[in-house]
This record gives sequence, structure tokens and C-alpha cells, in this order.
Amino acid sequence: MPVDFSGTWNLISNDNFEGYMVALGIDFATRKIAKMLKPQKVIKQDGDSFYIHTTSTFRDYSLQFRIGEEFEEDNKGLDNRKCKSLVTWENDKLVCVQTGEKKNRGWTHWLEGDDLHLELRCENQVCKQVFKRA
Ligand code: VLZ
Repeated sequence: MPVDFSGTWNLISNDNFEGYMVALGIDFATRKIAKMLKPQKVIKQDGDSFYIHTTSTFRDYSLQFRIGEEFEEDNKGLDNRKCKSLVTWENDKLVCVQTGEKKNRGWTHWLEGDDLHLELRCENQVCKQVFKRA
């Protein structure tokens, strides 16, 4: 039985989101707003199908995928660069590789106790986010 990430999650910490956004080429004005946000994640997990909706007072981003099936991601409202994304399980971690113009782009989700963890990677920058159940 894989881990179940389903639920509604509120951001409680956000380490180096600034560095991650700089690596993505997000402009200064957008970064100033974005780093103040406390996004909420709604995750729906049904077998190999996932729906991850990240919402905030400024912008929303939603993603749907199946484990092991590569898909085109548009990153609309983020850096707007298209990439090919592939999500797989690595033990109990959900790992996404985002292949495109930016090197070393991707993210990893895992659970630790009652918390949802997310590492966001781009080039040489790593952002670490922690969420608690709403
Ligand atoms: O999450 O890739 O859960 O997509 C932040 C929205 C969303 C705020 C960040 C606006 C998306 C920021 C992080 C404006 C620049 C992400 C994946 C893993 C699913």
C-alpha cells in the first residue's frame, strides 16, 4: 500500500522559495508578492492518479498526472516554460523530474509524521516547504 497524500494542507514553512524563484527567472515584483504567500495544497490521490491543486490569494496552480506516464507541463502562472514531467515512486517518496530548458528541475513529496514535505529543485537551488493538515 503506497502512502496516501490525499487531503488539504496548509503551508507552515518555506525555506529558500526566493532562490527557487530566482532560478526560474521569476521577476522581482512577482517574487516579492509570492514569497509572502501561504499557499494551500489540495491533493487527491486515487491509485496511480493524482490531482494537486496549489491555491493562494495571488495565483493558483493545478496539476494532474498518473504515476509513470510522462506528460507535458505548462507551468502557467509560474515561469510559463513548458517541460516534460514524469512522476514516480521512490520508496514512499513521490518524485517528479521536469525535463526542459532548466537543469535539475523537479520536486519530491513525502510525509513525515503528520506533515507533508515538499522539496522544489531548479538548477542549484532547493526550496523546502512543510505543510500541515488543514
Ligand atoms: O508544486 O510545483 O506539489 O505542482 C505557488 C503558487 C505554486 C503561488 C508553486 C504563485 C507550485 C507563485 C509548486 C508565483 C511565481 C509545485 C508541485 C508539487 C505540484
